[in-house]
Amino acid sequence: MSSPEQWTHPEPGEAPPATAAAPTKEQVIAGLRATSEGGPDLVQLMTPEGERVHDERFDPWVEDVTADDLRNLYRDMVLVRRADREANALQRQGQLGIWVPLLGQEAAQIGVGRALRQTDMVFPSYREHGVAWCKGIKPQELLGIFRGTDNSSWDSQATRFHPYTIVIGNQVLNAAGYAMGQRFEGKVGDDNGEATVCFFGDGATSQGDVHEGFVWAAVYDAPLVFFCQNNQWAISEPTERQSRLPLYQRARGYGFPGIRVDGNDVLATLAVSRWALHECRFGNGPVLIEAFTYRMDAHTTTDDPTRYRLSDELETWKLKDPIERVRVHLVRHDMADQAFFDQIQADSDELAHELREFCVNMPDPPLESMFQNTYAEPNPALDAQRDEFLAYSAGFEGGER
Ligand SMILES: Cc1ncc(C[n+]2csc(CCOP(=O)(O)OP(=O)(O)O)c2C)c(N)n1
Ligand SMILES: [Mg+2]
Repeated sequence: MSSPEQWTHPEPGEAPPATAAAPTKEQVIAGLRATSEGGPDLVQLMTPEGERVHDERFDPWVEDVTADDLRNLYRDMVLVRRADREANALQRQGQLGIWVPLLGQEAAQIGVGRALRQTDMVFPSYREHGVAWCKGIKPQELLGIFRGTDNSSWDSQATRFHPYTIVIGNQVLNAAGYAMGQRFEGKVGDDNGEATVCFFGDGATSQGDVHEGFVWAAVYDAPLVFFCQNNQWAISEPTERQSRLPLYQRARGYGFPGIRVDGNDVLATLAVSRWALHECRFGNGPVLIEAFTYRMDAHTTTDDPTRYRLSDELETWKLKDPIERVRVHLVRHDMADQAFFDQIQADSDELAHELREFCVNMPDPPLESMFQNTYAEPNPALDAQRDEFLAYSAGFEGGER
């Protein structure tokens, strides 16, 4: 990645000072290319070819991972992908208003999801279906938001998984405040400490909310893992329109560690997340993790990425598929037989079937429910509006409309 230190700074007088530190077009392209390969600082423990590679710093964090654990990580990723694909199809068939695919981001999410403890709190954006899975939230429970029948059906206190946030970057402020609370209440300091993980995308890092969250978390030593899934695009905006530096390096400016991990390597994301959570539990937070990845599907079902992404980019990333590399590793090292893969196939089919059945049979919420949960106390003006609306709706043939 080209960095500002490497950019040409013209002699005084050669160019107006305001543009002196701007990279040339070639430097931006060189930086972009290096970025799309992850760069030299990328933590990786398993290559796209399924070979285990070693990293002195992070090997110890996964030395207890058994063949059984690896099979379970693989199973998680396959099931989560299957649920994602089924939900995507349900949207195409008119059963959901919109779906937000995660295709390709399974390793990033399952790695951190399986590093979490029950007591750890999560603030997701809108795509953390894999983390929800690890928190024990069924894929069915995610559907209401995308069908427009609820605002999130899970109990965010019991699951310790906050409702999805659509407003880009907003959850970073919520998470910073929450993690500061964990610190104030003395819930950090040893291995039993609590931590919070906050998810956001590469594009979100341009939001003021994220900057403010970084500042507050840093100066209060909040036990917060900032988990940025850098899929290199914010809808149609590529990362080089968001940053001149690899995103993990931004952490230094705020005074906490930042690390870039291969987001398509579940073992590496598990290791780095365990380390980051450990730092936070002991009171050494916050930490920024940049999981370098690629989403092999559209931003949402309302988006057409062929209008702005080159297809060779997608083809390159298909070769780095997070699931395939674990499959190859399991097979090559005799850690899984055909019966194992058949069983996972059967489990995925069943999960997809259950998801579909649940979705097509979801009842519409009663009309008055849209007036509930707006105010904690009764509100006469809103009640009047509700009564008027219900009376109006009752006037249609067949009652409610
Ligand atoms: C405050 C705000 N501005 C704009 C949007 C519209 N919007 C939705 S997603 C998105 C791009 C987000 O990109 P990124 O943070 O990289 O997340 P990704 O979906 O790629 O994971 C934008 C601009 C929004 N939801 N909220
Ligand atoms: Mg993005």
